[in-house]
This record gives sequence, structure tokens and C-alpha cells, in this order.
Amino acid sequence: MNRSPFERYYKNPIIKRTDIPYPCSSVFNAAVCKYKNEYIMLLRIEDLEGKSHLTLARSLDGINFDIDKKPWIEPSGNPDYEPYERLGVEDPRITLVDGTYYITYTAFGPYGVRIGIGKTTNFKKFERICLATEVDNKDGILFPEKIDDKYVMVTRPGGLGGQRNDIWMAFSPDLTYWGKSRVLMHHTSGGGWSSGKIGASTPPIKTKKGWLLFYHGVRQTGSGRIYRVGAMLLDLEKPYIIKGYSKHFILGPEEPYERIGDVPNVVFPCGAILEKDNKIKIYYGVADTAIAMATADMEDIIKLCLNSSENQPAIA
Ligand code: BMA
Repeated sequence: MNRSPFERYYKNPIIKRTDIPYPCSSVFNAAVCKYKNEYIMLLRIEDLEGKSHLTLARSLDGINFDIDKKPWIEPSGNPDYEPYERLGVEDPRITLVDGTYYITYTAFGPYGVRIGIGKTTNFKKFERICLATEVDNKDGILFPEKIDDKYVMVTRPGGLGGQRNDIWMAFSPDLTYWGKSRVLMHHTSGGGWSSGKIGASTPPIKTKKGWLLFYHGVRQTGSGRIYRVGAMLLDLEKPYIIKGYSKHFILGPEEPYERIGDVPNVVFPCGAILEKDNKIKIYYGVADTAIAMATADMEDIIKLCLNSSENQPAIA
């Protein structure tokens, strides 16, 4: 029996290291959005030194991507950013807010990880806005709309070295100054599969029933961590209220390309696209080694979130 609402693309993975037109170590965890009539993907590529940068790719069908011949976002040399991005820029997410594409990413430096925010309107010029948090914070994702005149971002403070951690939410008038932080979901909410730590995965999708947010949950085992995916539905006006969430993980490593690689047993989505037929395409890094795609019916996922009466409270 199929235990996941997702159907994997039959020719997964859709992007592998050998598809990158320059030497690199691996490609994974990519942001995705639609821009004009194209799908834009922002790939996390790890170079041969082990540092990550971000490279653009474009596609008309969401499957076959033309990958740029050079990186687009690299660790910044600007002294305001350099000490904090020296070891790489990782795990991007793209959110369209009021006509501007905002890119959040993990800035990785000797002090730890911080959430970086930048923007573009044309996928040519990228402008950094700020490093929005101190260390250790990552998996920052913006909401596609301001709520009560504030930008809203989910974050994941802590989690260093595999320590447990939770998903938080913060608010800002200008994308630079963030406050009123609060816990959105506690790491044991989903049960054992997410008891190690959790973090938001993809930009929230607006549905009639609420904001649909995919998140990843980590289970620590005797032979390493397993990264899986769950979904939650947040109140449209008060997004810090969880209306429901999937009782079980809804996507987990099963296929050989998800099980075997640089970091085994990892499915790690950073992008999701809601298509006109209400199907969701989720793009996810597999085993920190390649990028895969799977589709699900939006209504099925919403049902899984709302039929979750047996769940424990989402926060402790
Ligand atoms: C997380 C992040 C992801 C990575 C995952 C599995 O903490 O670093 O970029 O895919 O671990 O290694």
C-alpha cells in the first residue's frame, strides 16, 4: 500500500552532478518558483572544496532544466557578509511578495549558520538585504503576503550538531528588523519521525483552508539521521495558529537515490509549486547528492492535515 500522497517522477532524480556544466561535488536542495512562462530553479551546488553556492536553472516543463554555466549567488566578499558566508551559501528558498522575488538562504561561516535575505525582480541582478538573524538559525522562509502589515518568516533557531529543535515564527516591518518571535511547532509534534529536530521546508502555499507549509523532521538513529517530510496548515490571518498537521510523515526516503549518497536517507524539499490543476510539485534534495521531484494532490494533503485529531499539541 502506498503510504505517501506523493507520486515520484518516474525518471528521478531530475538533476544530478553530471548535469552541472562545470566541475562540482554535488547538487541538491533547490528553490523553485515560476517566473513569466518558466520554472526557475536555484540549485545548491557544492564545489570541489566542499563549499556551497547557488546557480540558476530554467525550464518550460518543470522537469528538464537548462543549467547556467556559472554560479549566480556566491559567498559575499562584502565585509558586512564575508565573515558569515565564508563557508558557503546553502538551502535557498524563493518567495514572491508584492512582485519581488525574495531569496532566503543559509549563510554558513565560522561562527555558525544565519539566515540571509536578498531579492531580485528579473533573476539577473541579485541584491542582498540583510543577514536577518544571529547564529544558529536556518531554514528561514518568507510568507508570500504581509500579514497585519508585517513580513512573516518561519525560522529554525538551534539544531547545531544535530541537537533537537523547533520551528519558530518572526515578524518584521521591513525585512531587516525581526521580532515578536514565537514557537510555531515543537519538534516532537509529529511523533518519533520528527523527534530529532524539525525545520520548515517550502514557502507557504495559500489555500482556502489555510497556509500549507511542508516541513522536514529528523529522526536520530543508531546509524545516522533520517530526514522526512510532513505538512501543516496554518490559519490565514493568524499564521502562528496551526489548524492541523499530518499525523505521519508524508514523504520519506525509500528509493535508492534517496537512501544512498553523500548523506544517506535524506529527502529535503526547498521548493513547491501549486499548478492550476491543484497538483503540487515538490522539489527535494535526495541524499545531499541530487534533486528529485514528486507530485501530490493539494486536497489530499489538506485532508491529511485536518484529519489529525489524534495528534499531540503542536507546541509543548
Ligand atoms: C541539514 C541541512 C541540509 C542537508 C541536511 C542533510 O541540516 O544542512 O542542507 O540536506 O542537513 O544533510
